[in-house]
Amino acid sequence: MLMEHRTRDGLGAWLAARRPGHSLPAPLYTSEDAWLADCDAIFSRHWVAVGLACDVEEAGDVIALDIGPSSIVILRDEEDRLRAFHNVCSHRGARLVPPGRSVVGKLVCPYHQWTYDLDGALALAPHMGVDFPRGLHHLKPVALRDVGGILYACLSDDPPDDIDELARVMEPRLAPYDLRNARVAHEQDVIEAGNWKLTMENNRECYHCASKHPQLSLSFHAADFGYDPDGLSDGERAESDALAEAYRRHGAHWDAEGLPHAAVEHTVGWPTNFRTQRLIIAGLGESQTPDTRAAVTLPLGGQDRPWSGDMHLWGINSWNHVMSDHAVVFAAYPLGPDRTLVRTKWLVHRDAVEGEDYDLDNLTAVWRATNAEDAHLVALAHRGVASAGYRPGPYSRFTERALDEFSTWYVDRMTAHGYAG
Ligand code: 3BY
Ligand code: FES
Ligand code: FE
Repeated sequence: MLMEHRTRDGLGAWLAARRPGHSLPAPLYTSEDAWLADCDAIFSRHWVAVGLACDVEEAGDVIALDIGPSSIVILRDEEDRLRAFHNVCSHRGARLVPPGRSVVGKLVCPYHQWTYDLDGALALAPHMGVDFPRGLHHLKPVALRDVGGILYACLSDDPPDDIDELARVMEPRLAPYDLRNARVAHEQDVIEAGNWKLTMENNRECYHCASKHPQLSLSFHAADFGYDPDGLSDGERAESDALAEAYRRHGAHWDAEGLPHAAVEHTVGWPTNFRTQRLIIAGLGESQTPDTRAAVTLPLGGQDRPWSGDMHLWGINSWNHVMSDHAVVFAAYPLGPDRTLVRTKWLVHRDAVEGEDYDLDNLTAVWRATNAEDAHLVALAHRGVASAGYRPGPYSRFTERALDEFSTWYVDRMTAHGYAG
């Protein structure tokens, strides 16, 4: 491993070395320094997806989530308010809550039993004296936003305010699906053997879909992501024109039904990187299932619009497919330079009953297969970038524009946070 990228200055040199239109210099994917810098600059100073409002349905429902070296607690308090705190005891800093789900009356530190109410107030601090100012030792809050039922948190005390733009765009798009009142029918954790940026890059292109995702390809048009038709072969152009025409037809229908569908992109230049578009579902057009039909008989939000497509949303560490019958939400968390947790949740109407209204295998089949395929690809990519022979390679301007934008956004954000030296 080269020494120069083991320092902050080294990181600056690698950020400066990134060539537009190309993947990143290797150490930005592989070094411990870059991983720590990403956890600080990206995962602690931007809004990242952390879960769902319906993950914490009732007062006392708690989720603890590690984000790099940090950890947060998300809960619903006695007043039905969603709250998030740093998962750090105000006494001597012990982790309060173990990762995962729990149900509590109060938060009790396992170390010396300091006890916090669900609003973060320190209720009990044994042996600290009767005059101990408990009011000064509140849990440290974490900024939390519920955007149409999807939760975003920012660990910084000064979160970027363009989350308002995400909320403005997404609230009306997500409202009909009533995700706040949905239910997690299934949850899956996959640990990918690669850097989180390779996970996100892999997700932002469908260049690999036709050959690597036979199941997803039945319901997913590979050309959906900012495909640039200039320079295509005749066959590719015919395909691209046909899809554009299908989008015009569907768009007119969705307009008539009052369903927003246009692509909205805030990438380079925006701290809160996101893209949304209502996508056409291929095949019979209803859902990302093996037969492309709805998997759940009780639709999300109770609305019966199986033709409403896939409300797709990307964020910094997340991607979501919201369909009439179910939603699949994904979030990636950096566990180490070469390890990334991908957490997938399948959401259904809260009253939908497994075995009656849906079959769990059918509901989850496409993305279980796709996640496994993607995990394999991310591991291959990481092994490649960690090898001596790696040189940053050119992104396709037809199918990988979003990756170029992601890498540009990344370098830009690291620079904004002082890592460019
Ligand atoms: O789910 C997504 O958004 C991306 C796009 C195509 C393949 N995929 C994993
Ligand atoms: Fe939590 Fe001491 S560290 S009570
Ligand atoms: Fe994929």
